[in-house]
Amino acid sequence: MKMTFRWFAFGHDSVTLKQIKQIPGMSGVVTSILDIPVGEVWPIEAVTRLKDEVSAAGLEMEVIESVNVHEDIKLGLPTRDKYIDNYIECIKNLSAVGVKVLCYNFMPVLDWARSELNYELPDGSFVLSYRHDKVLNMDPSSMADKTANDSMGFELPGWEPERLKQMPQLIEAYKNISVDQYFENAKYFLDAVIPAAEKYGVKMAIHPDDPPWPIFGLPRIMTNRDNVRRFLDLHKSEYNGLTLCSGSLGANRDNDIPAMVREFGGEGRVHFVHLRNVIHHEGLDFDESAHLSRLGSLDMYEIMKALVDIDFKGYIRPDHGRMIWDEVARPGYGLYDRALGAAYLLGLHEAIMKNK
Ligand SMILES: [Mn+2]
Repeated sequence: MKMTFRWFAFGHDSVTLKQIKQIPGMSGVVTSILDIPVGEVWPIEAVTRLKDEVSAAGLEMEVIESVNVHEDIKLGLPTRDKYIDNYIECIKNLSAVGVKVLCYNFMPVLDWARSELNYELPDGSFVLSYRHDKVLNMDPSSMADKTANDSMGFELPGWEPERLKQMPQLIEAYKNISVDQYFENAKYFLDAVIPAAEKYGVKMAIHPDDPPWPIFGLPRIMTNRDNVRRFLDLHKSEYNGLTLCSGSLGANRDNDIPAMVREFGGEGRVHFVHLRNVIHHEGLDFDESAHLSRLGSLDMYEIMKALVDIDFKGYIRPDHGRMIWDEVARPGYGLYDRALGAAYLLGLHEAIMKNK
C-alpha cells in the first residue's frame, strides 16, 4: 500500500509540498483543483500544471479527491447528460497525467456536516465535532456566514459559499427524491461513467456519507454495509469501487470497519482508505480525535490488520487531524497531527507485517 497526504493545490493550503515530502514514508499527495466550478471540465493544461508541480516536489499524484458530481446528476435532471460528458472528459484528462484513482462522493448538497469546526478536546487541541441536536437545529441558509467565521479563512471543500447560498433551494429540490430513486440516479451515473473509467484506467472510489445517516431530510445512501453493497452492485466492475473512510463510517458504532475492509477490500473493490479515529458519545454525537486506538473509539490496529490480511495494494492517507501546536490551517487539515497520524499508521503496518 502507498501512504499519501491530502494537499489543496494552487494557494488553497497552508501546508507545502516540501513539508509533505519530509513526512517519513510519504509517496504522494491526494489533491484536486478547487477553482473550477462543479460540473465543468478540468482542462488538460490545469491538470498538467498540477501534476508538474507535484512531480517537481518529488511526490506522486495518483489519487484525486475529489471531482465533485453536479447536483443535476444527483437529482436526475434532464441536464445531467451534459455534466456526465464533462465528468468523463475529466477522467480522460486525469488519466493522461497518470491518475489511477478518483475519489468522489454522491452526497446530496453537503459533502459532510459537523456542528463545530474548532471544538477543544481536554488536551487543548481543536477538532471537528458533531452534536446531533445542534445540527438538527442549524438553519441551512445561515451556514455560509457561520462556516466562513469558523474555517480560519479557508474555503472548505463541499462548503463553498456559492453552494451554501443555494442551500434552501437545493434542499427543497430533493424533497421528493426517495432513497430508491437516489440509487437509480446513481446507477445512471455509474452506467455512463464506469465504462469510461475502465477505458482510461482510472478506478472510481466513492466516499461514504459523513456522517453516515440522514440530515436535513436529504437522501443519503453510503451509510452502512448493506448500502455500500447495494451501491457496488449497481454496476459490477472493479472500477466501481470504494474509498473506505474509517472516520465517516465509524461515526456509526454499528459499522464494523475491519469487516468492511475484509469484505469489500477482499473483492478488490476498495482502492483508497482514509484512516482516522472518532470518539463516540451519547446517541449520534461524536468528536474527531488523534489517530491512536487508545484515544478514540475505533481500533486502528484491527483496521490496519484487516488491510494487511487482504494484501491491500491501494492508497491510504491519514484523514483529519487535530489542530495542535498553535498551527493555523484548514480545519482538520493541518500538517502536524496528520503527520503524526501517518507515522503512527506506518508503525502499526510495520509491526503487523513483521508479526505475520
Ligand atoms: Mn474521509
